[in-house]
Amino acid sequence: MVSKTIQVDVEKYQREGYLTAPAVVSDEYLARLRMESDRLMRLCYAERERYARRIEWEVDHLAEEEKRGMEKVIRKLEPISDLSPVFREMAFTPEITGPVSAIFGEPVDLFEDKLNLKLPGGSPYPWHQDWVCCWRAHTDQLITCFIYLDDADLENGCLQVIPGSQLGKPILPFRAGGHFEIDPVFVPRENAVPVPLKAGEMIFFDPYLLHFSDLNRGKVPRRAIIFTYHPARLGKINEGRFPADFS
Ligand SMILES: O=C(O)CCC(=O)C(=O)O
Repeated sequence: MVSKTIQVDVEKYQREGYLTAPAVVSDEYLARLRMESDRLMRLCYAERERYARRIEWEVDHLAEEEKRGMEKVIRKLEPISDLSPVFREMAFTPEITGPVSAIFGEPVDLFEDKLNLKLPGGSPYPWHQDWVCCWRAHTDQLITCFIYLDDADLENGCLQVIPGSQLGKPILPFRAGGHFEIDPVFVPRENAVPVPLKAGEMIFFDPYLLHFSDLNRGKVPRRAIIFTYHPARLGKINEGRFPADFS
């Protein structure tokens, strides 16, 4: 880890709902993170029955015509911080929690942690708002941080956002019959901003921000570690996320 203090423009974060930040990891550390990602992927694949509750498979999220060859490919592992001392240490590193604390104005604790793999051919995440789809049972005092393990661009499915869409904490309706994707009528796609970033760089964003990422049409992975934080004064509010793995 490179010791680096990130300048945080809190007003910009509040206005636009997201901020990007430079890498706080060295190339050597990044290589270690990629190796750890590979280790977890191999472990969970080899023991897929045991870790079934942590695994999302690509075939469950791809359109029919995109599924060929993706039958054994993992899309996401969640949670990871109890399986990986490396990722756990990283979640609490001050270079990463610092900007989140600066935005909240207080110390933070870890709410959620996952590894999104988006290997070549990996599936899109349709337009959604994290609090609205996934965290309604919890506080909305949450900030998510993506740390890319690979260069991310439009070809391999970098994150895209709609700046300002979090303002007023709108709870937008889902597409009919769903409980994740926002009804496209409520998504001003003409305002979408792709956020390409280099490996190690980060994006911090608000739980009401509309965001999306496309199919990985490239030849290289677009892996990201994703940590979400809440104010520490709320306590350990999401410990129930750690599954009892099958033995
Ligand atoms: O990994 C991605 O591209 C998007 C992930 C995402 O939006 C989420 O986990 O809420």
